[in-house]
Amino acid sequence: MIVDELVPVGRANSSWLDSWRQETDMDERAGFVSQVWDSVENQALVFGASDLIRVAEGSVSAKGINVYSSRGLSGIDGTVSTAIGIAQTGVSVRALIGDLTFMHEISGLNLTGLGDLDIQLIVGNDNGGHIFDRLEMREHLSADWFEKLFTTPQQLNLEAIVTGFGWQYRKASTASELASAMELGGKVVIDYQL
Ligand SMILES: Cc1ncc(C[n+]2csc(CCOP(=O)(O)OP(=O)(O)O)c2C)c(N)n1
Repeated sequence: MIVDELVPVGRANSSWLDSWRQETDMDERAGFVSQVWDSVENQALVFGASDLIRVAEGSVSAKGINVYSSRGLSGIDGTVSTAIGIAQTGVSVRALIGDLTFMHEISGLNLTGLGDLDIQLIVGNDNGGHIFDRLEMREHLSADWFEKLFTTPQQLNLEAIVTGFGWQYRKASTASELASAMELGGKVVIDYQL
């Protein structure tokens, strides 16, 4: 059949676009979490209590490693110190935590008097609390108010803060950058851009 002209009728429904975008976002987060999960062999793994542990629940397979996470009243508080406490027992630690969880306890980076530790704090940096996107409130507030009240993105110079506390700092935004940052020994913060 040959046509000379196509005439659109009615309005196109673009809701598929939002669902596709969410899926792409989810794939990226699942890929990031899976890469960290798969990399762990002899280390202990600490999960912060927020979105990434939920992504892990839905995307990684069981394996025989030691995994720690605080739930209930502990919230996001004390996650950095929990990871450091585990590292003080002499095991090597990888912690996967959100950016707000990390910043909430930034003074926990002070390791004065604690000696050498082998610890990587891997920050899934999505510029605020991504977990709140799951709230019903997301549909009812304007983007501005939602950001002000829930997402609360921060403007801190993480590199300056982290190096000021004597840790190594690496920014990563790809799987290969993350892989090479995870090769580093000692005290490392990996700022992974989600
Ligand atoms: C001590 C404490 N204060 C506040 C909260 C509420 N809270 C739960 S998750 C969260 C934000 C977490 O954001 P982030 O660490 O960036 O992780 P994301 O959800 O983006 O992965 C907050 C503030 C909490 N759980 N504990």
